[in-house]
Amino acid sequence: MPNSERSRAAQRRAPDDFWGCFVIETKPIDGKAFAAGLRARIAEEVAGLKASAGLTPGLAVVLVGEDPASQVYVRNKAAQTAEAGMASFEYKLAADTPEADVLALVAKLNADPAVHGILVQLPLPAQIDANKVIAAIDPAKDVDGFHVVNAGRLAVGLDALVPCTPLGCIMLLKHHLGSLAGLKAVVVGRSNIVGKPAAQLLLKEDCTVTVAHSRTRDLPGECRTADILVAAVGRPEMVRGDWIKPGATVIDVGINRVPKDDGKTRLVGDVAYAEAQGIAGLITPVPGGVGPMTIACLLQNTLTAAKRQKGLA
Ligand code: NAP
Ligand code: LUD
Repeated sequence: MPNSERSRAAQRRAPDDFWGCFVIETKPIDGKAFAAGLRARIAEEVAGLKASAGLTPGLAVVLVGEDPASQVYVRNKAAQTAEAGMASFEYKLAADTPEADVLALVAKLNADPAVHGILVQLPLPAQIDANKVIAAIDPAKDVDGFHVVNAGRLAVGLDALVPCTPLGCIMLLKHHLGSLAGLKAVVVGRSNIVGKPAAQLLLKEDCTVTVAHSRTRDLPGECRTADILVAAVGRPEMVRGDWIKPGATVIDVGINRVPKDDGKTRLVGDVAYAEAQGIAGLITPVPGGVGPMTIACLLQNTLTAAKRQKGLA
């Protein structure tokens, strides 16, 4: 870190702050590399399953409409599924597709033995009720882990298909910190996709968990108590450097496109990454942190779902 940045970080600390005596070197968590390793391990297992059981896991991804970010994610999901040796089925439907047609497609995929995982990319156009579509997916094929059966199973501590993004966060945390038991975790955001399941998983790892949201009083103060701070808000760089406890591990789930001077856009997280330097112990960058883990965990869930459907797990 350049000296100018380090001294700015030092100035943000109270002079009587014990940690202020130390210079903290903030290490980035390389989610891109971890995800690549995970995908390679998955590809090996897929090759083994094909040879030993004649099983090729299959993932169907459904995209309704032309949201540019969703198009990129779905394209990457399909490509990485095929790279891992699994069968990829892509369904691209027009933005004005009626809800009944999406439900009919889900029913068809539920009944297809070559499809072990079904993912309907969110957000969906306004005429389609996402909750209805999620409820229509066979829980055994719900590789997003969004169905109430999987959410409920996670909540009561049974085997479940777990939402990919929080699963990826926990994998990164365990890899870098080892046991999470007893650590204080603060999750900012309470969505069904990220915040709530992240909190459930951290609880399962024996963390003491606080879930913060838009009605939380003193959000900076809550964040400052965290050994593990998970930001899943969708607000560019909302979490400031001085909200972070020195030495804490910061998992930035946010993916925000903000305009650059040249008229193009760049990606930033929910955490002010530059301000976190010299304060956080570990931090996931955006891009290259949690995002790639989401797709790798989707492949992991597809493999798990296929094995369970064949009675192999
Ligand atoms: P979401 O459904 O919009 O939920 C956002 C949450 O943040 C809500 O619980 C909301 O609180 C809370 N919030 C909003 N403004 C706040 C504020 N000023 N102070 C405190 N809390 C606030 O979003 P999401 O689907 O969870 O996604 C969150 C972010 O993660 C987005 O940037 C999204 O693009 C990104 N994301 C990334 C990945 C990945 O793979 N990296 C995957 C999924 C999502 P209330 O509940 O009170 O409204
Ligand atoms: N819907 C998701 N909607 C949006 N980032 C993702 C995501 C990869 N049903 C359903 O895949 O799990 C889902 N299931 N989501 N998301 C967001 C959310 C969904 C977000 C980012 C990435 C998937 C990703 O690969 C890259 C990174 O952070 O390094 C950057 C990619 C880029 O845009 O340049």
